Amino acid sequence: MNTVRPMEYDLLFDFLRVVEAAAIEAARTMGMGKRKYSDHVAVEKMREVMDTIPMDGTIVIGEGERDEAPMLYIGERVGMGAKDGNARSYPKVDIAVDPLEGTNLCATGSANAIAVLAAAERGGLLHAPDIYMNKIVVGPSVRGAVDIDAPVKENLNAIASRLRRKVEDLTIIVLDRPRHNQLIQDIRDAGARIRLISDGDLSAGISAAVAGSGVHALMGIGGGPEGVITAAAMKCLNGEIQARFVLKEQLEQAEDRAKIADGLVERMRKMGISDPTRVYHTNDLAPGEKIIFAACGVTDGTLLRGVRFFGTGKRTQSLVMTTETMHVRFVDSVHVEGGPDAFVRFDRM
Ligand code: VTB
Repeated sequence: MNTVRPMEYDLLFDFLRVVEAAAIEAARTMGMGKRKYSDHVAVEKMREVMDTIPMDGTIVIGEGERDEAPMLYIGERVGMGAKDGNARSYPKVDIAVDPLEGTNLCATGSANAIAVLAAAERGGLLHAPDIYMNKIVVGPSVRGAVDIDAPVKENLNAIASRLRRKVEDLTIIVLDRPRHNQLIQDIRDAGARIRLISDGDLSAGISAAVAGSGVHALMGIGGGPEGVITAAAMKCLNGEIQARFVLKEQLEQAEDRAKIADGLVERMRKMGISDPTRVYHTNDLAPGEKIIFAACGVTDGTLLRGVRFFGTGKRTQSLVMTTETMHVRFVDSVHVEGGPDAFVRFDRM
């Protein structure tokens, strides 16, 4: 028996601390209506706690390029290795972060905002540019049954058959955007139910891979970086994501992301993506063998409760998992602060 403690085990708890801290910080700003500010505090906190981790970390998916993001930019070195100049004595880790997925959700106090990251050994996560990505995400029982290029109806039939139910009994999550008008129509025509969401296709994709969440698939176009982090989660949950970058949508519809359109193909090539039209499967997006995924609820959501503040502390709920041990942990943490008189209340999850 191998008694060596896997690297992931050592870092798991540290990454839990990172997402918890970012989520708490963001949750304080819930409902302020300041999307950018909510994101900013989550980023700052995530960065701060990251540097207390004994690792030689590199951000591979983050807040943008170095010149546009002061912190957690792509290529930034994080962890104790970056601080004490002794990088060689720490494990090398690539990290994809989304300190606040669903900035609007947090700003308006809506469901499903999370603080999330994925980590892997060097090279274990695709360096995806921040452009649109078409995705289909399903859970373990449906793995291998869908094809991103197949007609929507065919995929829905395949999902229904694997889940031993009628298409009418399926719920599909779709981002509520005009670009999805046709997709929504196709799902309706096939007879499945739809949950339209305003934001947050990463947490939605994870729900689709967890039985009992009431969601059976995620379909449609969201962010590429979110797709990579979703893939990391799928590896830990035995789910599946298929995806393809969407250059056309990018050029036609994007506002925030439009500025990236210039020289896009060239930029993708530099990131190692030579064929922008190819289909990426779970393992292409997250090829790592040692993957850690950690997410903490900011606002109440389908899978995770949001941060609760009370007189003597805070309570968070997180999901942490690794590929090496296949433990999927829902962690309910009470952050006690009130001194000797503080008490912890039993809370059935
Ligand atoms: C997508 C989706 C994210 O923002 O990036 C979306 O993947 C932005 O899409 O989960 P639009 O450009 O259409 O607004 C999220 O919903 C939240 O970050």
